[in-house]
Amino acid sequence: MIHEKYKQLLEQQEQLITRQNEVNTEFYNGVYDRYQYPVITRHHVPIHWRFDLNAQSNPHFMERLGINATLNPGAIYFEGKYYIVVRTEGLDRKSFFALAVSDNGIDNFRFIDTPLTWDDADPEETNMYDMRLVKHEDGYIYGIYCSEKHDPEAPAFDTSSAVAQAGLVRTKDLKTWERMPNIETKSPQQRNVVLHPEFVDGKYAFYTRPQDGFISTGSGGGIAFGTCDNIERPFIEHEEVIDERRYHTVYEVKNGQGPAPLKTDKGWIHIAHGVRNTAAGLRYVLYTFATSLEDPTKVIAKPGGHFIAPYDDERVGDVSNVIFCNGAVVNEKNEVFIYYASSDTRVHVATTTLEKLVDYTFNTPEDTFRSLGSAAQRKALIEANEQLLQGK
Ligand code: M1P
Repeated sequence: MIHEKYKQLLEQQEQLITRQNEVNTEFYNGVYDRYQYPVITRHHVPIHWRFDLNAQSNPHFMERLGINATLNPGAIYFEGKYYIVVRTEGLDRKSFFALAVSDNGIDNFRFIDTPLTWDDADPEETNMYDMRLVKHEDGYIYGIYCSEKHDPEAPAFDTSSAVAQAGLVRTKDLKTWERMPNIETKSPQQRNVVLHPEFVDGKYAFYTRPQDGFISTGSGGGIAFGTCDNIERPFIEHEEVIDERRYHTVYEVKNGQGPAPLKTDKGWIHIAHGVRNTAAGLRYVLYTFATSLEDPTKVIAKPGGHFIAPYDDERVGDVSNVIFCNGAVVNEKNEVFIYYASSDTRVHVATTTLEKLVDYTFNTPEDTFRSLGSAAQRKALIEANEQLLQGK
């Protein structure tokens, strides 16, 4: 017999899922819209994924497998719908991937099927997270995710150091997934590995983030570019850093490619995350840059400062002061949906257009890397505006 409490929780959840999301009119920057509500929270996870519904085996209707957070989704626009593959973290700290779908990309996201599983290619793999979903021109949809295990070289007392590598899966229908070998590079650790959607000189191309340590990038770091011949035995021989970290910027401590870059007439638009240190810990924000269509290793535009940073309630969560993005999609109207998580806790959407992203990325002043340079930039803006206001 189904426990009577189930119906009540289901009704409450249905109200949450079907709630209309509106643009947050208190926020304006002309670049993108923010929305009133997150698009996915842990409360969206189906009741029957968390509770044993049976009144006999669960008389107190206890949540048997709770969810701690829903964050960092990969995203794809597929057959006219908006799919996100959500990093869904249980109370046991393990993340798994779960698909949620919406007709309009801004509300009514609903988890479907069951959590994604595939053949176990690496019995040492402990945690999986942050999948980038990419429709490649070879016809497959690839998912690259962070595959993490305990560092086998850590001393016995150190039970927290981990090694991160890039796990690889592929599908054609978002239902059946094929686990492929991990992507190998010469770097001891990898996170934020992303597949470029097109072949480059006939090869599969990737954005990587070589690093020495687990949290710290050590002597590595920066967003790198590399290619491989065979996606079924993926080995990236050479990684060339194309977007470095740099002192006194929003990507001073580390950075990483977000979703696969978006193709425009002017170049590939990248949404990346940058990290800096503060007295309150690391602060993660998003920034953009553009690379050349002819040579994807060449950065051709890069605005100064952040593109999206934690805003109001977004500042607080499991890991506060974090905005992270690994999913963005473009629909047939060239509208862009950027799915980002705040403070490693819940998922939001920001909407814009390709045209606006190009304008922002190519026409926002670059970082001058010095305060006097920034002051001069602002002074020039003020003086030009004053002339305009005085009708000169
Ligand atoms: O906690 C913030 C983010 O930290 C990591 O990102 P990075 O590898 O760039 O430091 C990831 O664990 C990410 O999932 C998380 O949101």
